[in-house]
Parts: sequence; C-alpha cells; structure tokens
Amino acid sequence: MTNTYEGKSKANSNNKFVIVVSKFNEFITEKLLDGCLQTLLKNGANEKNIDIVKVPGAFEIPTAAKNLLDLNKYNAVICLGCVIRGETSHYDHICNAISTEINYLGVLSGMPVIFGVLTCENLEQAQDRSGGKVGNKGSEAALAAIEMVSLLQQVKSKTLYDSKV
Ligand code: INI
Repeated sequence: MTNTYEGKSKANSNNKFVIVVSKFNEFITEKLLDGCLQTLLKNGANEKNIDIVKVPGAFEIPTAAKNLLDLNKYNAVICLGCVIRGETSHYDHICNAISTEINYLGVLSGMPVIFGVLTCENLEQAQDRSGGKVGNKGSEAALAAIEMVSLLQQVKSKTLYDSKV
C-alpha cells in the first residue's frame, strides 16, 4: 500500500514565519505583504509568530534570508519583492541572481524558502499580480509556506519513519 504525504492548508498557531520584503517598488510590495499577512492569519498563523524584515531592494533578499535561516528560529522564510524590467540588463541580473539564490537557500537548508517575488515586464503586470485581476502573489506565497511547513513536519516526523520500517 502506498503512503501519500501532503501538507495541510492550515498552519499551527505555533509555526513561525518570517517575511522578507523589499522596499523597491514599495507601492506594489506593500500589497504583496498585505496579501501574505492576511492569508497567514486567515489560515491559522499567530500574529506573534510572524516577523517582517524589510530590505532595500530585491537583490538584498537572499542575504537577509540566509541570515534569518541561520537563526534556526523560523519554520519558513517568505520572500516578497517586485522587479520590473527597465531599459538596461539590470532586471535580468537581479532576477537571475535572486531566483537562483532563493532556490539554493531552500534546497541547502532543507527549509521552506518561498519565492514570492514578482518579475514583470511592466507596471501593469505587477499591479495585476499584487491584488489585481491575476490575484496576489503574496497570498499565494503564504499558502505555499503553510503547506510546505506542514509537509516537512510530516516528512520529518517519526510517524513517517515508522510507517516505512
Ligand atoms: N530592486 C527591486 O526590488 N526591483 C527593481 O525593479 C529594481 N530595479 O529595477 O532596479 C531594483 N533595484 C535595486 C536592487 O534590488 C538593489 O537594491 C540595488 O542594486 C543595491 O544592491
């Protein structure tokens, strides 16, 4: 018989979340932060167990996330930001660097490090994804964090080990 493991969509109130949010394009990232916070709270997280860390731009997110992971205090790190293409290749450098680094942080730490950074061609795309017609990427990031925390708790638990021996 197979065993299937899937994270729950409700957080335990003792789960600890930290949101790293960049201030560049703040009129967008504040909406991502709001969507993320509301979704965490609506789904069982306790306000006292949510920290928010603000960094200047998206490029600074991975460094802050690394330091927060090293504290061994959080069940998940949620990264929020907004990069919008300009006239130069700056956009590509930022997007390539942070997507790779955020991915590595999660893989190497074994912790949920959630990628809630908008990478958009223009302002309209960013507005659409920060509470507009395509939803709110911050809210989606919160749901992914909750589900991964729950999944990893199951996967790491004795119950899983016992069921396989
Ligand atoms: N930072 C962003 O978060 N979004 C952007 O669109 C952006 N653009 O376009 O330049 C941006 N630049 C700043 C960057 O993230 C760093 O803060 C800066 O390079 C200092 O390291």
